[in-house]
Amino acid sequence: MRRAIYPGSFDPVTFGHVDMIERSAKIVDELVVAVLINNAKKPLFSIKERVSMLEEIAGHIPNIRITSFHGLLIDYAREVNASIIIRGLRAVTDFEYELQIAQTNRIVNSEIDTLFLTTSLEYAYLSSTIVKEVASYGGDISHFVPEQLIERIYAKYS
Ligand code: COD
Repeated sequence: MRRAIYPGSFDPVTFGHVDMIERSAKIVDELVVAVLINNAKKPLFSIKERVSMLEEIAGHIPNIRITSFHGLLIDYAREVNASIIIRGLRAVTDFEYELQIAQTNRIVNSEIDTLFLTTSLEYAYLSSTIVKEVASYGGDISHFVPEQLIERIYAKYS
């Protein structure tokens, strides 16, 4: 069984994430979507809220599991028996950072490979940060996130 992990902050979930999840789920037997619990950062949405957003948006895909994790990604990947880490590449700036992390992870555990999917062109510009920036000014975020999440995001700024 080929199991992959797709980790992220998902704060909030965007169409870019949804696209990555749908495409990755077609490549592997099981996809573990894992939300990082990072106590050092102050996210807009709690872990519970982010997991529930993902359940709502992608929970219908039969071969995915949604979880959260503390600590190092490579350790969590081993804990869930994933042999692949999936990451998205939007631009050259993503590449430089991602390459360094992927190489570090391979030194720590050579059994786990990182698989990069290039962004779909229509979402190449999109990030959770952009969504938060636009929403904080009351701008239209309907092109960025699934409809069910729109009110929840605005509510954080009201
Ligand atoms: N198109 C395609 N892919 C996208 C898009 C888009 N528009 N938007 C986001 N993505 C991809 C990102 O490239 C990423 O691969 C993934 O979706 C998640 O993105 P984010 O922004 O929600 O989450 P990140 O990238 O901030 O998550 C970082 C992690 C939590 C994965 C990372 O910090 C981590 O693993 N931390 C644990 C500690 C650790 O192991 N650190 C590494 C030490 S070497």
